[in-house]
Amino acid sequence: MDVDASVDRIAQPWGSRTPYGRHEPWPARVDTYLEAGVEPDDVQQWVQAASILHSDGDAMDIAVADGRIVGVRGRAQDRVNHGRLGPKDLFGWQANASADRLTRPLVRQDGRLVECDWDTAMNRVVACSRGLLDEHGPGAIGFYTSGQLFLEEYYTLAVLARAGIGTNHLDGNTRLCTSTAAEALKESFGCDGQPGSYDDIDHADVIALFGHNLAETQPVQWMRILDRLEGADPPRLVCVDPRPTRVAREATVHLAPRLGTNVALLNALLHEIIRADRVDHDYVAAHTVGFDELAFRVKEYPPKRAADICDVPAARIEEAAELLGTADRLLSTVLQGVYQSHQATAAAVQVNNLHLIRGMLGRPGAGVLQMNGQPTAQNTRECGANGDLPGFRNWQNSEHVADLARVWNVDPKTIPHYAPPTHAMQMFRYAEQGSIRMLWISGTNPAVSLPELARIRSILAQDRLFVVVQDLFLTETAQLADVVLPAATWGEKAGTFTNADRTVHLSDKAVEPPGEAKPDLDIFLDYAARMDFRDKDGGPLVTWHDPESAFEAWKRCSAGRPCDYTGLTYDKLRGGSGIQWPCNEQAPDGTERLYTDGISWAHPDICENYGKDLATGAADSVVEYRSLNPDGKAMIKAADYLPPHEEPTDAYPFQLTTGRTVYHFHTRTKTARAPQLNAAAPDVWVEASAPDAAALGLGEGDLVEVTTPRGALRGRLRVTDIRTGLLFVPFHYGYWDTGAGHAPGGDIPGRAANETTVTDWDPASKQPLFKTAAAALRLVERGDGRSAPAPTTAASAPASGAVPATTGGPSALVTQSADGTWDSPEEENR
Ligand SMILES: Nc1nc2c(c(=O)[nH]1)N[C@H]1C(S)=C(S)[C@@H](COP(=O)(O)OP(=O)(O)OC[C@H]3O[C@@H](n4cnc5c(=O)[nH]c(N)nc54)[C@H](O)[C@@H]3O)O[C@H]1N2
Ligand SMILES: Nc1nc2c(c(=O)[nH]1)N[C@H]1C(S)=C(S)[C@@H](COP(=O)(O)OP(=O)(O)OC[C@H]3O[C@@H](n4cnc5c(=O)[nH]c(N)nc54)[C@H](O)[C@@H]3O)O[C@H]1N2
Ligand SMILES: [Mo]
Repeated sequence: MDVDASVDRIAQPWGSRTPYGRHEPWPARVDTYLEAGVEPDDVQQWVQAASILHSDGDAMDIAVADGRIVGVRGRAQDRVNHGRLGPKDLFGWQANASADRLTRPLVRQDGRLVECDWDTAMNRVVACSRGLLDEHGPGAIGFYTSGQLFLEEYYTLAVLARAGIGTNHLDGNTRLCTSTAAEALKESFGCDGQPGSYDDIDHADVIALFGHNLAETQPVQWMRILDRLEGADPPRLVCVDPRPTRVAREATVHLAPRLGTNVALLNALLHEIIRADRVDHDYVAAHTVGFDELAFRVKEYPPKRAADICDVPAARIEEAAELLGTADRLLSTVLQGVYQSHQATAAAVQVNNLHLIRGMLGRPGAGVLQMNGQPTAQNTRECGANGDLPGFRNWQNSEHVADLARVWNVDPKTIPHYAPPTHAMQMFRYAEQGSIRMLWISGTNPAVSLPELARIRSILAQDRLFVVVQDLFLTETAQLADVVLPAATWGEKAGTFTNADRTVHLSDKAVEPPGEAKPDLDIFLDYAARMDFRDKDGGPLVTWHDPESAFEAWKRCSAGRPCDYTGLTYDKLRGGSGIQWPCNEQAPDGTERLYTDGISWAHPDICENYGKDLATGAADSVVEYRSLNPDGKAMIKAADYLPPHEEPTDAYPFQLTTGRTVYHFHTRTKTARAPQLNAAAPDVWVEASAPDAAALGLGEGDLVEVTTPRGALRGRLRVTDIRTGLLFVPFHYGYWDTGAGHAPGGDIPGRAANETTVTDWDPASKQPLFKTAAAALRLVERGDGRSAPAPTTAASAPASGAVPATTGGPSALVTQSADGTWDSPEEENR
């Protein structure tokens, strides 16, 4: 192993290997990146934080010199990453100091956004809110937030929206991201809450990844798997993904199905496992309901039938089933290839079923990770800043609503619970129809990330809709706003957040925000004060004033609920590693795995919802739930395969899917401002298979156009080993200019993937379908020897030919140190 060396982490995104054997601890490897010219001795302070560009929760320390961030290093003693960092975290912080940060509020005047002071901006927001409350009532106001703020901020927003304004229209972009994770956990276990732990990677003998490009989207856990693959008794991987991801290339069995056929494939896998009687009947009898229904339903899905639907060889399905069925400790992960499709919840639930019928839960190595995507999406869900009530409370359970009202000291009637909290796609519909008149958007860029962008732009541009945007930059969305509020971000504010395996981290403030930018918490607190929200005794509704007091308030709200934070404090979170909830008196050091002792939170009196019909999304009632599941066991729910809503036709002969690359985060507001990351993937591209390219006479680097019934985009072609009939476009590229020369009016007119995607969602989770559309492909202009601006290091690797390798050069060198011994920042800070 060549740790203790410098590695170009653009050329080698995963760094060097530290192999380890099954059931052994994962060795530490501390990754450090300091900007050019800064030596370790120049660092005046290391400030504890965790990464904010994916849901892994990699712990890191921010290097500060002369009041500036000058680098980062991983925290060796943290349970999540043991010191490692991915490329986005090593380089992405540079965006904080970008010269084009918003430093003052803006308001629209005579059609243009002009700078103003905070009073002017907030007074406009307050005047609009008051006017709408008087004339139209709380339903005229909507809040669309993020999976990237901090817990304290979501909780404050949830209180002011639900009990202050009294609106039901509060959701996060988590709707686009992890609403299926939450829904699948509710459907199977009665409540949100990740059963598994990342440590399961150390113990599993089979790891199955469903629609999850772990290598690029959580690169540190992929390093962990790579290290195990080089150690004793390595795990075997099953990968279900239509693209040749790094995960697919390392897999023992790779299934590359047609888009939108996950349920058929999973039903066939379950069919084989039940047929061969690899069922843990004791576990099923003790802890579940619904097995017979599943056994009956999947009888109709022999591998041959699924092979026809999914277009994968039946023999491969049987091999995968053999691995899954004989695993001694099975770990499964699920992400957007499943969640962003028309049967999202139905498919995700089948993965839960696989674990339930095999009794693969609650033991080291046996776990399910219904993954999160965004760094703080878990907190959006817990705090009820998405379509749920805070603390995983059930809006249909009047005891839960009363309990929440007690915590907030308000009348239960104040908290809307006449209908399910409004989901984001519906909020945009209400804004389109005119019933929502004010939309406050924080920490998300819907003018690039929502489906069918032409429609989104026209909704946001309406005169009758008052749009508030709270962001770091003048994004595509901010440009359409009436008021723009400049926010402080990670590194400039303190707060906590929770990763995909329930690990809570504290991220401390390292430097001052630029200009007049303020932490989101301060903005929400300021609004609550100006609106003078009151509790039922006339006291202030929001009683906290800073991150730590907000955290203490949240702890009271979480008490006794599954996501119990009562055993955590800021001090405790400064003690070394992040800590997994529930953390309370019974579990003062946190809880590594849920459901070690059967199913705990599905009881009708405790559960977060009463379940839904997976095909229609219709909510079940408490009466139905009690009769199905009186004792609160895990629920095995079967589902039939239904074809995707949009299938290829003569005019649109391809399937089109969209997603990510390892170097960029979403709409690139941060990663495009980090030179190493931007250079690695500077512009959009289109992936197609070699046979398809040949049939159309297309080659690497040709400028092509992808068209769907919604719209079109242009990008250069990358020919890869993707399945035939499938196109892939990364969704990172909006229409502002990053210096790469492709602004609107540049040489490529439309390049955002979401110009082409459809307004449609999974019936149960309401998550939009970014992963299935029918599309046409045509040549615009020959590449004449150019190559696509697509990385060669990962899923977009060229099938063949002379494409220059993606490298970072001297500015991308990162130090890896093998010995995890170093002074803790707490010591150094003193
Ligand atoms: N580098 C990077 N990392 C990130 C992010 C980022 O923007 N960049 N974003 C973070 C966030 S918010 C999220 S949600 C996660 C997302 O993380 P992932 O879900 O891993 O990422 P995606 O690229 O959206 O999609 C994963 C895979 O789904 C496959 N897929 C497409 N259609 C289907 C299908 O019908 N069936 C199956 N089985 N697979 C299909 C695609 O080929 C793709 O490889 O990443 C997080 N981490
Ligand atoms: N076609 C297609 N579309 C997709 C997806 C896909 O796979 N394909 N994936 C979907 C998924 S999973 C996701 S998560 C979404 C992501 O979509 P978005 O959330 O819209 O993408 P981001 O670029 O992360 O936008 C976050 C915004 O918040 C700002 N920001 C960052 N930190 C802070 C902060 O501390 N405070 C404030 N106020 N602002 C901050 C950033 O500058 C940025 O403008 O995209 C979805 N859209
Ligand atoms: Mo996401």
